[in-house]
Amino acid sequence: MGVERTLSIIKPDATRRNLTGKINARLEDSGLKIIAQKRLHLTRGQAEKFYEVHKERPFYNDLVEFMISGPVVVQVLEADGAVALNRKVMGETNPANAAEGTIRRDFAESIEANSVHGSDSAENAQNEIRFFFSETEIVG
Ligand code: IDP
Ligand code: MG
Repeated sequence: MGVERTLSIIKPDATRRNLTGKINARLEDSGLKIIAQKRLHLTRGQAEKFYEVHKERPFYNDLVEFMISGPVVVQVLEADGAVALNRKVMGETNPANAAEGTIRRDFAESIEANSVHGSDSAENAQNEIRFFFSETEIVG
């Protein structure tokens, strides 16, 4: 598999409940290394562009509203197989289906307010990392 990087976002429902540290501990305990991190309040334009692949989905407008409803923490995570490992630690999109011990099972409020984002492929990870970070901000 090899060392890989993925983009993570701690979403507004989690920052609102002061869960950044608890979520970071889950990531670090699983072997993911946080090699870049910043707290941002996304603009509508940024949120629309980031979730452009979901533009035709019925939840798109609500999702954009949610993602700009408070601060987020965007992160680059590194590990062997980081994309799949992070998805495993996150759990299923819908917390009702997420396995025990996953971030979404333990922290998510709903299928929308599900506490974390994680890239779903190595290729998307590269694009999503580039969307938020310059190379000099990533310290592996
Ligand atoms: P993922 O975050 O697990 O990769 P995606 O299908 O890529 O899930 O959806 C992106 C985000 O859109 C989800 O994390 C969640 O916040 C929201 N979302 C997905 N499906 C629904 C839905 O059916 N209703 C409301 N929001 C949804
Ligand atoms: Mg996704």
